[in-house]
Amino acid sequence: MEEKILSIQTAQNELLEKAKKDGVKTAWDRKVDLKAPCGFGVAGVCCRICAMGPCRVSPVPGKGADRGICGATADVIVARNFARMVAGGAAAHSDHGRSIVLTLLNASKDGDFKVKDEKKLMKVAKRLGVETEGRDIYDIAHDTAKAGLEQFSKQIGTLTLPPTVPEKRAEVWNKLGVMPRNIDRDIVSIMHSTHIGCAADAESLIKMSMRAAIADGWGGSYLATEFSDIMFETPKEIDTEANLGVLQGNSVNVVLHGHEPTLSEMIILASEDPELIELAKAQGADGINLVGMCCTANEATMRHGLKLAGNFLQQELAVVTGAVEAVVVDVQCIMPALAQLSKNYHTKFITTSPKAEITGSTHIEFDEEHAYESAKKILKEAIMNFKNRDNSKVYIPDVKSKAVVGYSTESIVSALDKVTNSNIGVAGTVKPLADCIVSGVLRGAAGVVGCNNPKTPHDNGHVEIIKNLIANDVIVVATGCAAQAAAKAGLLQKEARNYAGAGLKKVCELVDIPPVLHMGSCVDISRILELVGTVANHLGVDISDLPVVGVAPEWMSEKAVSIGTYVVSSGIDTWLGVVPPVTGGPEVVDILTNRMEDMVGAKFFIETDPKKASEQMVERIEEKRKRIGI
Ligand code: SF4
Ligand code: MSK
Repeated sequence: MEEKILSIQTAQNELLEKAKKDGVKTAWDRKVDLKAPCGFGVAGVCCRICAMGPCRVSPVPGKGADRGICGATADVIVARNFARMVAGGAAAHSDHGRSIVLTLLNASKDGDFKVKDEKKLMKVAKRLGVETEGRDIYDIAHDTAKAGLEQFSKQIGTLTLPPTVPEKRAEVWNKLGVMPRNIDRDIVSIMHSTHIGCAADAESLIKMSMRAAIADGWGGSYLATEFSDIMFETPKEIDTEANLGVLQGNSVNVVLHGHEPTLSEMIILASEDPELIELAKAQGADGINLVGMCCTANEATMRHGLKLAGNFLQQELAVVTGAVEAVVVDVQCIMPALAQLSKNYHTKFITTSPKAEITGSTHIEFDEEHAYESAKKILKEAIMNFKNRDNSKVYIPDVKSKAVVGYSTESIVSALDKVTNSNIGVAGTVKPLADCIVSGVLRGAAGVVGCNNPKTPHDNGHVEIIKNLIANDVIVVATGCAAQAAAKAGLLQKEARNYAGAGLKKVCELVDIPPVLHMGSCVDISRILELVGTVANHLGVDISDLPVVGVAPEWMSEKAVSIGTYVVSSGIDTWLGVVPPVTGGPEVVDILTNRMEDMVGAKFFIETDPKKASEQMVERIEEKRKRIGI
């Protein structure tokens, strides 16, 4: 293994040592086995779109072949590859969104899935033009679901934008020709236009990427969040704990991993079934201990305080503890390695979605029509596996941190009401937040999001950047694996205000919040968009006028590329801590890191050093403040 820090997490490093002793490999070992990555792939100049290729053109102008067999230049190849990454990411988020909308379409008063948040249903129904007056709640829910599905497929007109998109932003998109038509179409358009012999212009391909990404952020992901809130409730502030130390020595430990909350909600419900608790006890366990991994964890912790076992790079190490009876997964960010790895322990690796079957797993399809019974069946598998645990192989690191989570836009607004009532008298608005930013008590806000990547020390980028930002009075909102990194580092505790600058500390004390707000899963970046859009509308400005930045310090997924692209397209400068595969296309690099600013008022910054990235972010926030005269 390489002689460098693999993780800033002690739990992680202890378990990496155990993995070595147990003779099993993890992502870090496989990275070393793979040796240096292919230089063409790193630069994005390898094309395998047609069977005349694959063509690898030179990433250095003047050296080697400068065109593929069809004549595509390095920039065209890089731009097509980039666009296909955006399409992959937008498809994953939006198909998740579609599943949630379809679940509401089939929800009923007596069924397993119900409307739990009527207020949110009314809000979404109204924004999608559904009549609500005097109607049965489930009639409204079903019509709202149909209106949601329309956003994926309507053939005439454009995406119904949420009212949180400032008018000026919509004008920017219309002028640039990147206003989404519908979610599916703008993803399909990319697949069509990147086919051999179609689009061959870097700028046009990046604009298509922006359109599909906007359809993701303000469409598919936005709907995923809204419809999840309708069925499972809009999150409110709640306590939890984070890190692998949340596994318990004598309980049936079940790790819920993946993304869509439908499965995890039902399993959480089933875990309280007396029949299953008795069954667990009959096997000699104290009970059932559900914990979460990746974004399933984020969804469920926001609503139930589910304990966070860890983020992306901890999924294998949860199994290495030897204390996990089952890893239950649905879709996205699931390492296929879990199938082989779990066979080295007693862990059952249970796949549940037809969208993500994995060779070597135990597949128990989650049947939404009989969701509760399905969830019970899955949990029974885990419980009956408890007796197979080999205690000589068990090691649970004694490491966990307390955290406060559950900051939906609604719960942030309700926290802000604590100061609104005394100062202004108008509750239910973002005015106090906007006032703090305008007055300079808070210098700005930052969204810290995205994955883990073994190219960078695990969690280091997230934690260092967050600490630097809050020390500079920049309030941080976090989602996805970044939020879990913050939780494990103790940054989601209210006491973490002691790491903050004087202004942010004061605000945190007054409003009684931590300096870093966990806003949910990756699709819940829509909550961040909703919040910044609401602040921009409140101030009568565009999002690009606000001293707000975004950063994905350890990103790895195509979803992150789509996220970065819609965040920049929404007018928010975005830092990437891992270099994307675009460096072989000088024009593409110029568009992303320079020309996008003229198009949408924001651009990408690529900086692998977390310290430098946070300095640049603070500098940019101050520049923005000067520019708008605050
Ligand atoms: Fe090569 Fe062009 Fe085919 Fe790509 S599309 S593999 S560059 S011939
Ligand atoms: S889970 S996309 S590793 S943030 Fe949403 Fe984490 Fe990235 Fe998956």
